[in-house]
This record gives sequence, C-alpha cells and structure tokens, in this order.
Amino acid sequence: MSSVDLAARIPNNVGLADDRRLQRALESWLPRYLDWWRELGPVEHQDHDVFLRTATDVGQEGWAHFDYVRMPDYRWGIFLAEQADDRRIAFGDRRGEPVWQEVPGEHRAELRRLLVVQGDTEPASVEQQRSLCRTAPSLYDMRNLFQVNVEEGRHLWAMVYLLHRYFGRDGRDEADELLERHSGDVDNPRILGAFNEPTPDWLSFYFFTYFTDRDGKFQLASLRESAFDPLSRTCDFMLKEEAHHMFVGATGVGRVVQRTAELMREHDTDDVRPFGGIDVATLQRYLNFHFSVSLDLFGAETSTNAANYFAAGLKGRFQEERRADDHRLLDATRTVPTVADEAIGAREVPSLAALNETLRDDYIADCAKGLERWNRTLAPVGAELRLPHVGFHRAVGAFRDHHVSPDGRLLPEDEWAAGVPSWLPTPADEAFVASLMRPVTEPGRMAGWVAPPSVGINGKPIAYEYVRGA
Ligand code: BYC
Repeated sequence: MSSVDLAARIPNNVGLADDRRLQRALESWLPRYLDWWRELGPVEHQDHDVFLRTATDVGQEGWAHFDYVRMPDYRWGIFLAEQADDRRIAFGDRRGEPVWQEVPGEHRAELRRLLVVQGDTEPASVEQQRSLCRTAPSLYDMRNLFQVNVEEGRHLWAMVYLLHRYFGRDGRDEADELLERHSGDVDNPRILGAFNEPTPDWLSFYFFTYFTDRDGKFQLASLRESAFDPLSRTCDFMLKEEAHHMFVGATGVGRVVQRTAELMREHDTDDVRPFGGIDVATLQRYLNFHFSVSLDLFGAETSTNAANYFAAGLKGRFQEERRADDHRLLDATRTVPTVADEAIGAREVPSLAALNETLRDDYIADCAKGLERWNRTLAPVGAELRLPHVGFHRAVGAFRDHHVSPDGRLLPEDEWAAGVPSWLPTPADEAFVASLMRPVTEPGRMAGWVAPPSVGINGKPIAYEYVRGA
C-alpha cells in the first residue's frame, strides 16, 4: 500500500498524510495487525457485513457513523480530542506549568511503560472474546460484541500511534510486542492478570464488560489528566467509545437479571435453572469472580510507581480538577486496608503512596451503581446481588496471601476451601451456563436466558439484521 493510500485508509486527525516517518512505521505495522486480527480476532463472521459504528471525527456534531462493514475492512482510525488552549498540568510537582507536547527525556521509560500496559489490555480482550460469536444470544448482541472488539482494536491503534510517533525505535519494538503477547499464552502472556482469564460464555462477557471495562474507564480517565498532552487527548477520545462497552455490560447483566426475575415470578421459585434461566446464586458467583479480578487491576494499595507517576504529572486521579485539595498531596494521608495479627485492619499512609487505592475506591463506588439498578429489578422477587468485600479472592496487594469471605471475614484455609463452591463459579455452574449458550441468529429473536434490550442500535429496531448472513 502506498503512503497516500495508507493515509486515506486510516481516518485520522493527526496529520498522517504529511508525516512520512509515521506512515512508514504504520506501513509495516498495519499488515501485522491485520494478520493478528484474522488469526486471533473473532473466529467467525469475518466476511459478513456488520452494522458498526466507525469513529470519523472528534467534533461536537457527530464523531462516528454507522453502516455495514466487514470487520477486516473496518477503518481503524487515529483520533485525539481537540487540543485545549493553554492547558496546564493539573497535579503533582509541576502543577501549573504548561503541558508537554513531546515526551520529556526523564519520563520516557515510565510513559512508555504506561502506554504498553494500557495497549496490552486492548488486543487481549479481543483474544479473550474471540469464540463468543459462535453462541451469541441474538444478532443484536453479536453486533455489540463485534463493536466492542473493533473498538478495542482501535484503542490498540491509539497506543501504537503514541509509541510510533513519540518513542522511536523502542516504540516500534513495543508496538510489535503488543501483537506477540497473547491472552493465556503460558510462555508469553498478557501483562495484567484479568486479561489472561478466558471469557468462555456470554454471562462472563457481560460481567467482564461491566467490571473490567470499567477499570478501563478509570485508568483512561486518570491518564486523561496526564501532562503528556497527546496521551491526555487520546484517552479523552477513547472514553467516548468506552461508554458503549460499559453499556453493553450494564444492560447485558440487567437483561439477564430481568429474565431471571420473570422466571422466578412465573414459576414461584428461586431455582430457575429447569426453566432455562440463570439463578441469582450463580449470578452472584460470576459477579464475585469478575469484581475481584478487576480489583486486582488497580495494583497494590501502596505503590511507589503510582506516587512517582503522580508527582511527575504522568497519571492523575479520577476527575483530578474537581477535587478540593492542593493536587500535590505532599502532606496528605489516608488509610489503606491491612491484614495483621490475623485480622483485617487499616493503617495510615501518605496519600501519594495510596493512589491506586484511591482510584480503586472511586471504581467500587461506580460499580455499586449498576448493582442498585439490578437490585431494583430483583427486589420484587425478594432477591439481591452484592459486591463482595474488597479482600475477597484477591491476587494483588494486602489480601493476596489471605482468605477473605465475601462478607469480609478472614478465614483459615479449610473454611475458605469449604466456602469456595458457594462463592465462585463451580465447574457445574460453568457447565450449566455453557449449556445455555446456543446461538440465536434470527433477527429479533433472543435466547431464553436473557430479556430483549429496550431499544435497538442507532434508531434501528431490535429486529434489525445487525449481522447479515450470520
Ligand atoms: N497483574 O506498584 P504496583 C482496559 C504489577 S483496563 C499483573 O501496585 P502499579 C480495558 C505492576 O505492573 C485498564 N501484574 O503496580 C478493559 C508492577 O510491576 P513492575 C488498563 C500486576 O504500577 C477491558 C508490580 O506488579 N490500563 O483498558 O502501581 C477491555 C507492582 O505493583 C498487576 C492500565 O492499567 C496485575 N493485576 O499499578 C479492554 C493503566 N497489578 O512495574 C481494555 C496503566 C500490578 O514492578 N497501568 N502488577 O514490573 C497502570 O497505571 C499501572 O501499571 C497499574 C499497576 C495500575 C496496572
């Protein structure tokens, strides 16, 4: 592909047509990306027309258009939110100074690391979800899955753009490696734990998009605060797309909950499995799993990395500028959980060291909102879902080597082992959920375990043929 064709193939607002060096870098990366997409993207329907949203602009009046497209022909673009006039660093040691348009030498390694960790999650999730299209509960859902997948692909592009444009040879190497690590690969896994877990069924997919994509929202919102302006602007735009991914999770779980409540009412029982529904106890176990592995994504309660990122202006807090403090945190303290003397307690630490915990707190508060909505559906049938204790089933941080029940009791090994089948999905749960995963491809029809959505996509009816020929 010639450079001119390349710039036309990749919608962008970064002046790609005039940047020969970047064109050359992307010219060699694009075919690798497409190979990766063909090999590790969705296992089926690659040659079918899918009704997809494509980002085309960053303007106020419409930033995307909807049309049928074959996924390998999707125009993965590069978009940064518009540059603000005179934007200043909002936090850390250099608060008040102008933001950076280039990478300062002293922060190169840390910024590269942040881009790589962020970039790594995006293709990882596509890999995790690649088989789900075989068992979609409706064409509407299949299309949403593909929408999430192509946009995660675009988010990879966003990080790869920054690596190629600002990090020279190292950046190019990192961009290549983003296509070489694979989710669950024993020799070359993805960087963060949750992205090596399989997403084998649609219940897992809905919980993943609710809980794990929401980590994405909070991490991207923190990186949007960055003094490195191109990163900030990139994340700002990614967050627009991310909102839909969380919508898929929130409404997906909500529709399952609704169906479960209907069956409970209809048959006057909690045990809706014989009627093809997913019982609340099973939903709670899936929720417990996805919430706890997503909590791990925020890192340890205290982190020198996080303190350094903040002091340097690389990564802020969620909604940094709305916070009523000095945005430097040099004297501030807060408490973080600890496990000492066989009890869960708290210790006071510098707030700067505890930024991962602060972001995790904000995230937990956001997660709780969806549960309130689901519980409004469950209340009439006398059921409820709960977020487990923050220490439950954790592999990172203070709780790592301890066993904590969902209601927050520190447990000896044997009590933990006895409780696990009631707290986390069992092989029998997984087999039951798998047994429900039968594809439904007739427009407008839904699998029996999930209620229909309340509206279709972009003004189209629910019965629209969102994937043609599936
Ligand atoms: N698994 O100092 P600590 C998304 C490592 S999701 C494995 O506490 P730090 C999306 C850590 O790297 C958002 N390793 O860590 C969602 C560190 O290693 P090094 C992704 C872990 O640096 C759905 C060491 O342990 N974006 O977008 O404060 C679909 C010490 O830990 C884990 C980001 O995460 C783990 N869970 O915090 C698609 C933003 N946790 O450096 C997409 C960028 C920690 O000593 N990343 N470690 O070798 C960051 O800001 C930070 O790297 C982290 C970790 C918050 C992840």
